Amino acid sequence: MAEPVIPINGVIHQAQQVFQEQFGEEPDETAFAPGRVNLIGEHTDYNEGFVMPMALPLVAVLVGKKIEGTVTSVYTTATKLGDQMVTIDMNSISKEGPKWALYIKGVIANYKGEKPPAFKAVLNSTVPVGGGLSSSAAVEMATYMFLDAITGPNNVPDIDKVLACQKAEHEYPGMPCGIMDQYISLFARSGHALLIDCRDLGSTLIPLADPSVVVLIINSNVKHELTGSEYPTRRRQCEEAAKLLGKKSLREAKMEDVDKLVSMKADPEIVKRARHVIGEIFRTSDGAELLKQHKYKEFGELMVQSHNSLRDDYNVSCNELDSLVELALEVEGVLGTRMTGGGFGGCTVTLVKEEAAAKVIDNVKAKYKGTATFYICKPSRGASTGCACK
Ligand code: GAF
Repeated sequence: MAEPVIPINGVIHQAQQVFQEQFGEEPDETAFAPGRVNLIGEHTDYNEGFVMPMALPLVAVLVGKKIEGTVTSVYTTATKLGDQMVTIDMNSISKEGPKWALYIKGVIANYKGEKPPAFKAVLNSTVPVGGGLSSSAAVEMATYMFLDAITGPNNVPDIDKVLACQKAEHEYPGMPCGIMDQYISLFARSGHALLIDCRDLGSTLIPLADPSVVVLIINSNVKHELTGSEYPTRRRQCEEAAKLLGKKSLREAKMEDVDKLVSMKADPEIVKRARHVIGEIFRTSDGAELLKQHKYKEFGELMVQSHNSLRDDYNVSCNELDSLVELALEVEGVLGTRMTGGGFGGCTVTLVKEEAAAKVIDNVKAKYKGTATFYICKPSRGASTGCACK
């Protein structure tokens, strides 16, 4: 059985109740922002390439109200360690404190509108923490929307809000992420994946409307503590490959450039990283064309190629993710499957005929050496203030 997905208004309602319990009054404002699953285009965003995520109906929610003074209080029910409260001095936003609070602090520090007032709020989230479904970008974007709500109207373009949240993640938790997660969290449309061009920051909606095909997310429920150190290393290796080729980024490269790197006697690891990124950028733009034509089987083949490349050339998969991919591929009706997100644990994403989804779940339950959790998700909407009624 897949996990039940609590409707967004239900998550908001829970947060409002907690606010009432904690602060003894009703919150005035609400904001929410989704996590995402990336269908294809992994580790390409910081190479100015293409990515193709969709937003999930799993969201981070912030409810609260502005207050007098300079000290903000945020209570969260969204940690693995139990509920926590932090206070934030709005005149001097420190980089100390629990990680979930750093996402909020980073956004306050990088907010683009007029200086936000102090506030009290409750953070709730249904995006699994550490699952590679972008729980952090969801918190950042929900925070940004909440600050918009308490600060009042402004003319800041949406793309600047996305960039502010990315900067927050670079500066506060210190993760040098690309733009994908924050972008999809704001710009997502229900029923669609989004092909994002991370060079010019434009995007194209890709309808995912075939009711006979579903997106199944399988959480390995493992997270190897490598992402923090390996992610910046991968970024540096890609920059090095681009530099050797005399290009601004690997987006400018072609498959022949991999041979050039070989003939230059570049470090074999650099060659492998470049081969993944260059191939993945082409797979993603090709994949978008296939999805537009409803060619799910052909798209699924690209997903499997993407996984193999992430496993063998980019070296960001792990035994658990490989096993989930293999177990999914054993089931007839599976069109494609791959690891999704940064890697070293987290989730796989599988495109599967609706009638075969339960068989994949059963196969994984029977053979996976661990405890997996399952989500069947439709592409959902982007971040907003207020309730999720519209
Ligand atoms: C993480 C990062 F935050 C994204 O920017 C992206 O690079 C992804 O890993 C890999 O595709 O989610």
